[in-house]
Amino acid sequence: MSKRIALITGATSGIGEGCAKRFADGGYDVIITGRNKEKLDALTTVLEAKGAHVLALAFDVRDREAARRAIEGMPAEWQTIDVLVNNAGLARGLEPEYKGDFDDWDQMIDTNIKGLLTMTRLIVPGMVSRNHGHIINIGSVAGDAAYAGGNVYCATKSAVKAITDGLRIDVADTRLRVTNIKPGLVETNFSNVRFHGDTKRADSVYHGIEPLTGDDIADVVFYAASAPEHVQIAEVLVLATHQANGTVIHREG
Ligand code: NDP
Ligand code: 8X3
Repeated sequence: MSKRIALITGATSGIGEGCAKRFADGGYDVIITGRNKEKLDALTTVLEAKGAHVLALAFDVRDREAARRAIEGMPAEWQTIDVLVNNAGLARGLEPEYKGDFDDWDQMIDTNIKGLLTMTRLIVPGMVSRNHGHIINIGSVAGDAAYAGGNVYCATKSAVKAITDGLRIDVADTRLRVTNIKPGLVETNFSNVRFHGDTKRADSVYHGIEPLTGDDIADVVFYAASAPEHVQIAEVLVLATHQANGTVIHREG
């Protein structure tokens, strides 16, 4: 094994799955993580058919000790990660803040902020010691400004921006690069999760507009990773063509 290695969190669906496939197509070996072992196994088969070596690690990013065991327990040849894509994340609910659900808040904060920090803390020291590596965090247009009912989810993605900017400052004396990719409307399992399985409500999010796909975002992630080493793509906002920002969306029909 001597190819470059990308580790993608939340690789079992949507943007993360798209990234796993894009990096495998681009000649990387890939470490895929998520909570669902069966989905990881199915994706492993797909990625191996593309010629990639694959290491699948099933753990919850909210479980710091499980994450530590998984990362520190990787075989030596997998430890030299070139690209970390911190993608695992979710929204839960779209209620006014004063009616929000405490468990939904905890899940978003623990996954989108603390899980991302855990993975960063576990993997970036190795990158610093090798003076090589790229951290790509999946933020959101939701981190630019709050929208109705977005309150805590928007806050987690604002936090991703601050955490990404902070890391970029902290590694400015190294050759590491740090990127925040901020997608707009991407049709994945995201809205099904947000609305707790209410597929009708989830589908309405994408009504009358051609949304982005996970593969569209994966292309942008891979582009950032593929830029020459002296080029650091700090932040990218990626919107569907009829979406102007987090709230202005032109819908037809
Ligand atoms: P999906 O629901 O399709 O995918 C989310 C992924 O995150 C799944 O692989 C899921 O795996 C994983 N995940 C969730 N919670 C955990 C956890 N606690 N531990 C490990 N893995 C976890 O949604 P998307 O692909 O759309 O979302 C990916 C990222 O993109 C998220 O950070 C989201 O906030 C962000 N984003 C999405 C946008 C959109 O419109 N879809 C727009 C902007 C940003 P599993 O549940 O199997 O463990
Ligand atoms: C996901 C995009 O606008 O649904 O982060 O919050 S949005």
